[in-house]
Amino acid sequence: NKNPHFVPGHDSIVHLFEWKWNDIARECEQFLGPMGYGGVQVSPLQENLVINNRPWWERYQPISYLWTTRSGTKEEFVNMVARCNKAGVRIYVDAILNHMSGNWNNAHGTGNSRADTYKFEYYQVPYHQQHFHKPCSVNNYNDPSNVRNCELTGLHDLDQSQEYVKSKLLDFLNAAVDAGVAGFRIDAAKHMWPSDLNNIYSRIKDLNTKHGFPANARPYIYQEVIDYGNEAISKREYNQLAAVIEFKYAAEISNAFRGNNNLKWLVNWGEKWGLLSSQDSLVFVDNHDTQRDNPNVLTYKLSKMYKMAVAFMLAHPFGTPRVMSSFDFQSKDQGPPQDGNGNLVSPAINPDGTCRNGWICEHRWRQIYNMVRFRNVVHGTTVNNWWDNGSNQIAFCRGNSGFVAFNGDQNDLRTTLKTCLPAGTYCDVISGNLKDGRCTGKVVNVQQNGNAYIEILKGEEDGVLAIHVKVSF
Ligand code: LAG
Ligand code: CA
Repeated sequence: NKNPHFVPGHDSIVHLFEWKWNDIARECEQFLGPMGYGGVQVSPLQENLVINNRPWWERYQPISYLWTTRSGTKEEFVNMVARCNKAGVRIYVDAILNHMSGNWNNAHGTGNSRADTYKFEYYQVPYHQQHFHKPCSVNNYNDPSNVRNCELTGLHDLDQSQEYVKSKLLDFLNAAVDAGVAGFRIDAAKHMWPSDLNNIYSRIKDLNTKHGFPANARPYIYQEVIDYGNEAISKREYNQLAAVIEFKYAAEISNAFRGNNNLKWLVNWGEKWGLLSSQDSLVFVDNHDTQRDNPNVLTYKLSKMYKMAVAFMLAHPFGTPRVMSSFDFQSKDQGPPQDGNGNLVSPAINPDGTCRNGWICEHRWRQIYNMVRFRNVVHGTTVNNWWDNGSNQIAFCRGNSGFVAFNGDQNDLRTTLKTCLPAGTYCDVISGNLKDGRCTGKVVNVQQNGNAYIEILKGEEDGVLAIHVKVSF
């Protein structure tokens, strides 16, 4: 349950938030596979309620387990999974097992299913009132029963202790495994009992060998358990079962790269900071919730600091990293780019590979995709030869395969550092690319003793420099 089953030479998951299946399939073939991305977290697969003005969050209000959403049809989903697997890119489904929708008049879904939400009747599944917890509000995070047996923001709360409910959830999950997915993000896992989840996980099929998975491979499961250390429910009740999304990781990284904690302290980044073990942790900088809700979180809107934080995440071996890929938003509820009929609009690609018409595509930023490649190149090495200036200038090697430096101070970094790399000329993958034997960014000359003069000026576009053995020229 804790192995993401990346194809060799691939690493990291990208959350293509609200993308259409056909667009993801193309992205796997044209960009993600070639760039060495390991997988895609896709938006929820299950049919959701149609909500006025089409906010993004309608997808977190399921009405059935049909595979019809604004991202596409069942056929399109099945086709996408096959094409992405063929391109060496795994698919992880955002699975909503905790609840169905809230109360809405005339509830109908993206696949035309109907519900009488006030009567807890979901005709397509079917679920009836008896399959839900008696309504009460989640309002006391000191009380595990309240958190797990009441409604999260009015969303009708399924009772996963019932065999009937389990069987419906398992049918849904197993059909996705049949289609070739590699695993699941478990939405609102904190709001379900670990024992029920354990039972469900243990009954999911092994991954589909026709899609290149080894025999007996278990789905990679990463559970959304928001634990900043101040509530009754702990992430440590869940990491026994499967991986957990490490919200403390994200909080500390944003805090440090915003300048609220010296970067030098990251020297012992990992479990010493109260994080789960590396293999238990799905790590990230921002997600689709925190980028809207939490003003302390770094996002694409603060791009210089954000790129430094993401570069650190990808350069450091801790955890399974997830890169956020957003659409631009001015307000919390704003939905993804869509036309007047509510159809999602595909991202368009500029000549330089970036996206337009409302899509941010952080995963296509040079500073980010080149660090995914860096992570692949240095795979299997450790952090060594840590250096810092006593405050916010830091650097480290990844074995003898890669070197990275950060300047989070308000003054220039100009110094000679040990890069641990073989002598040679290297192209910094943050400021440029190595193309046709020419470097479009900074050039770093590594001497016989592994030292090199490193410069990151305070006014530069980026506060990072990274080189690895595949960009010597
Ligand atoms: C999640 N993780 O546990 C998702 O990451 C998060 O995006 C989901 O909330 C939440 N759990 C439920 O799956 C999102 C929005 C909520 C929205 C909810 C359901 O952040 O704001 O609630 O999806 O659509 C909305 C309204 C509420 C209303 C509720 C019920 O904002 O005011 O009470 O719907 O109709
Ligand atoms: Ca619940």
